Amino acid sequence: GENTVTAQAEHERAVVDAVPTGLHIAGDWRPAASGDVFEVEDPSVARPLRTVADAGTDDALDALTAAHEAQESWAARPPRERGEILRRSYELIHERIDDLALLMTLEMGKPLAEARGEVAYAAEFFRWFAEEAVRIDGGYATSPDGKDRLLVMRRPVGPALLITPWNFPLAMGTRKIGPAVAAGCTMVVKPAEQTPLSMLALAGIMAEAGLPGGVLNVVTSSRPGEVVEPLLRDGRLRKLSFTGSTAVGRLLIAQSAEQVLRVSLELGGNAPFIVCEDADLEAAVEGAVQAKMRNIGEACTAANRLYVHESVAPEFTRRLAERMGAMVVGRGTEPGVEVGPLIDEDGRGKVGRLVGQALDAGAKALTGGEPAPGDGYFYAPTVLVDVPADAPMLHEEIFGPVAPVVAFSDEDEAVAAANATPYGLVSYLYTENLRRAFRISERLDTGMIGLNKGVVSNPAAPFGGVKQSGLGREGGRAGIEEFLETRYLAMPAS
Ligand code: TXE
Repeated sequence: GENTVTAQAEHERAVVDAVPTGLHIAGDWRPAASGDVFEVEDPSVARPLRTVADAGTDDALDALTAAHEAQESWAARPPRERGEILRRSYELIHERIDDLALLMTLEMGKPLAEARGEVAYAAEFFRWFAEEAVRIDGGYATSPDGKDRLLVMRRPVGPALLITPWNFPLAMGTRKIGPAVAAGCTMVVKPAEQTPLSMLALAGIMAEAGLPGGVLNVVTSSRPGEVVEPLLRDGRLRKLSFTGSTAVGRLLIAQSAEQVLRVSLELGGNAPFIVCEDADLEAAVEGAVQAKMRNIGEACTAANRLYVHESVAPEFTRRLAERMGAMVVGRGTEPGVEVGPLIDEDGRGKVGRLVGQALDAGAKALTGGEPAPGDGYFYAPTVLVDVPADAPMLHEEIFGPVAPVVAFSDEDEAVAAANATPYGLVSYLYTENLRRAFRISERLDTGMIGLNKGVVSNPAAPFGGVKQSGLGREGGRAGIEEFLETRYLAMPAS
């Protein structure tokens, strides 16, 4: 009844209000120097949720100063201490998982169950890198003539700028913060302007877990260019790790060139999802629903184009449309909701434009094809067939719940179409034939391949792309390498 509605609203308010306010600099919380704030919106109702500090250039430089000043003493801490701070943060995240998930649903829109899944996944990076902190080592070599000795050493690259997107507000942060902390780097984190609350909550948790002031600084801003560019051009910063669009990634490479920064980039994707005639069709449909609909389709790993062998395409498409058409769209806090709102009006506008272009060019919608009702930025799960090869949605990242299905007649055709994109993050392949699985996998030009699996992300895996999908890897052993320098000392043997 009405009382439960009020109680739920009050609980949501309390969780949002509990987020520490302000910029997190040198261990303190403070307003922007200008006193400016900006609004964070709840995309499920298109209404303001909370205001946060709107940092400008001076605040960003203060954050870098704090990181720079903390760098030497932080790097000198025993590795086990750095690991234990991550481990304690992992435990605190789990103690607060309900509130963190609710906060994420409110600022980003994903259904509560998925938000819980992301919080747990985000925490896994801290558990993984807590264990890596004590496994950093180097090498020892003798010169070929036997006269010299070489001692290869590792050390933290130095203060890092970590820029995160809104689609995974916590996990895209912990995937960078975990290895940075383990390696002994200090950092300035700039979360996406749509979803800063989860990151602010995380900074509070890490301070509680014993992270010294100045190691992790958070600057929230509605004007990313004003806080990011001055840091990239400041010689005290040594590393950039960015997750976001390819367009912004390209701009940041240019801005990083002046100081010759170490750069890691996780950029856009345009994942092909290939279903061969010998695939387990039930598993392929389930995998497609996961790869397409996880996170409302707002994932760089989202299946963007489904290539299905012509002999199974009608059956596959019928089942996919039935599954996607039955999915419950709504506010992520409501029980049973499987598909939340898109992030904002721009996000929904882009999806609407891509679908409109495809329909105009002769595509047919088996389900969806239009926004879904409600105050928020909802869009109906959509399955399209007869999408022409030059339709923009097959070439751009859709970032929404839209699945274009294209039939193919032979393997070469499917591989050529899959690779015909400047992106190279992930591809998905469904076949029961082992030889074919290897043959096609070797030809797919992506950093990751999901073989009979719709989700590839894993804290133990070197996540990342080739071509315009990025530089560097996150997670696994490779993840910490991005935050370490290799040096050596040469000496005579006697
Ligand atoms: O990304 P942006 P947007 C793709 C996806 C999506 C599109 C646009 O296709 O539809 O990008 O999303 C910061 N200097 N991905 O506009 O702008 C920004 O504040 C410095 C894929 O949200 O790239 C945020 O923190 N920083 C991607 C971050 O960049 C700037 C996830 C990402 O925002 C900046 C997100 C500037 N001039 C979007 N402009 C993935 N790999 O999953 C923006 N930013």
